[in-house]
Amino acid sequence: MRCAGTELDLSTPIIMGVLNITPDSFSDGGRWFSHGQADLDALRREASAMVEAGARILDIGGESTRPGATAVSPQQELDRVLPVFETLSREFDVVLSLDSSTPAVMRAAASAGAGLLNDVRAFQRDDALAVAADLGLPVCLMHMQGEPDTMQQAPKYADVLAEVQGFLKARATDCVNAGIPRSQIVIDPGFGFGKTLEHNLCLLAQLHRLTDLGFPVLVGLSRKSLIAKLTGREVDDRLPGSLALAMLAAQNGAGILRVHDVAETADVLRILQALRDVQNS
Ligand code: 7PJ
Repeated sequence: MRCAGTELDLSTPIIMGVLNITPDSFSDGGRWFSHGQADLDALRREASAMVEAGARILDIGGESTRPGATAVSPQQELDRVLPVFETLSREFDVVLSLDSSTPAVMRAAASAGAGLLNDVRAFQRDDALAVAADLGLPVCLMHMQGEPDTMQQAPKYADVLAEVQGFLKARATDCVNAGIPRSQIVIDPGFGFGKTLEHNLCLLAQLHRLTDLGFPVLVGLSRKSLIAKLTGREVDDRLPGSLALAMLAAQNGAGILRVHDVAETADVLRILQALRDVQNS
């Protein structure tokens, strides 16, 4: 995958560290953004720690998509994320990913150094697909049922795996038709986005059915509420659950793990790699 100037090797699973530049994200909301602006010094330190710990990608977003989150305007999103792209792209040798559904923000972030476009709405907003194709950056297509404010009210599927797989396959085809090369497409089942615990577990258990589509699969499971449903833990106590899910996802074929705890997840991948090396020798 070619991310602006950087070639990403996806032959073994890699880590994407999460940096939410929002006052209200569920786990790091307000940590990097308060009093109306991004705390660039704190972000620099966190980015440095994540890169040091092995993150190949940092995912930067200015819109909280937690269930019930309030909408932000394109200008608000720009104000939140642009200074972060400008600062981090100057200082770090890592792919910067933009977590956004807004075409104007995609354009601005690309000019400020973004190397990957990650859209929880899979580029379904007006112009999003055309802008992504024009920018020439790889795209991550995520499945979501509904919109963040209502998606967790009553998620319903006849066959969750078939629907998610069908949606991602159709969106990938739309991307190719818009001029995005197949090698620049990543897919993501969107854990927690309009899904019950059972839906999430079904997708995780059968993740190979998504890797079978032939695109790298990104998963975001870190600290999510499915862990609370399984363990009863509050958000700050979900690291063990997150690591267990990271291991399962990587074993089941995930190529990119989107996580808050980079160093700990890197240990998980070291253990998995050691096992694979033995199996292949
Ligand atoms: C995801 C995401 C995810 C992708 C968020 C959180 C909630 N993008 N953005 N996949 N989740 N591609 O920080 O956990 O699962 S926001």
